[in-house]
Amino acid sequence: MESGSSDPARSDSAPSDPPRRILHVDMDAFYASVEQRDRPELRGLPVIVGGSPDSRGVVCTASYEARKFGVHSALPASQAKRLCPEGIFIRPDFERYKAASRIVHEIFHRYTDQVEPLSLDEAFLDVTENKRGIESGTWVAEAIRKDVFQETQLTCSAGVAPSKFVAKVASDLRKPNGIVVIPPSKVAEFVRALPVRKVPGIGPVTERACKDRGIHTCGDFLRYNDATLTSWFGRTGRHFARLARGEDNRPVVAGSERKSCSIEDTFPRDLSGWDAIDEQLQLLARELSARMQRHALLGKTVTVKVRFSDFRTATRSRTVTEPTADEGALLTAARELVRSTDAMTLPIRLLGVGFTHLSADNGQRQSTLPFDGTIPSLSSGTDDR
Ligand code: TTP
Ligand code: MG
Repeated sequence: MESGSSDPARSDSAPSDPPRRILHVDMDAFYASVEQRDRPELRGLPVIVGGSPDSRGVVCTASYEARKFGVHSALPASQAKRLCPEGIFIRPDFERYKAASRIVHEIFHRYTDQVEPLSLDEAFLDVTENKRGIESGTWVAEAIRKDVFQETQLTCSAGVAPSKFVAKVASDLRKPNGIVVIPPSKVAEFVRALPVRKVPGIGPVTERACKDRGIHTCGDFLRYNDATLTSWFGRTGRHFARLARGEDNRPVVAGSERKSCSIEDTFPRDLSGWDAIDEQLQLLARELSARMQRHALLGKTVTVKVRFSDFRTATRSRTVTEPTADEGALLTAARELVRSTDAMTLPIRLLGVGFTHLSADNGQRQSTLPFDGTIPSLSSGTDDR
């Protein structure tokens, strides 16, 4: 085992910077709560918003009553039906969710314009300076939660912390209708005890890779130096180490509109052979499709990124006829794009899939048409990073 690599000189923020007051606000069971609000007969019942149980659709979200049965976002609707036979399945109605979202975002702006929307139901706010001159981040969060409930009859949860990372993790801890405050003096202790899966960006694959190396909590990252973490996880290894040290100086970027939505994974062992590659592509496609739906986004261009064992990186992209977020269509395109690289002959250390040219999903049914085969590669490139 290696000794700790914490190097205070590498800290992202200058020591003299006063701590920021960052909020992460996230609506509770958002789509399902809007349905229960608008149809009082559904209150207290297991409501499941998403695809029909006899289709190949997935669950967008479930009310907390339905979650007790193990129903959650991205679960196939047919499986949700088996887990929760008395579940009430509802097709999503994005117009009403968007209307509620608009009110919530307008409330945020009463307090600060430093609002970074992450999706319809979730945003970061930097309230260090705020329009009401409120000194405490906690008070701002409570005032916002009160306004949101009064004006939408919906509840939300909030995390209050000096960084985006900690605020985001905190907002999830006392859901629904809860608030968790992590003051600057408690950040290090809080992060050290955090299971790695709570880190945004660590999915099931990276979690497994961490566990294989005895890394269960963020504190365990601190036992390894950056070089070791980079050799295991690629560049993200350094990012994890910084987060584990409680260093996250990323600013709240007001009004930023997403230009792309992508995920990637660096593998603990290089992938060789199509079966291994395809297995990972399926996981990535499922996760990306769910993320696009969560953000009510459609994409017109699919991109893939492949980094080989010699660190050469190839990117390929392809435009589709109809904007989509469909998992099957994404997977079909991603497979073809990856096959057009040297993936069949060289071991792969990283795979990524993404959508660009995004538009808002206005609730019309998504296209599940196959990808347009006439534009095999809109752009492609290789770089040496
Ligand atoms: P989340 O905030 O992840 O979930 P939630 O608000 O339903 O529940 P909670 O925050 O209390 O845990 O996502 C917000 C909305 O985005 C959700 O209501 C439905 C949609 N969504 C999807 O369509 N697909 C998904 O996979 C996820 C996670 C969310
Ligand atoms: Mg939510």
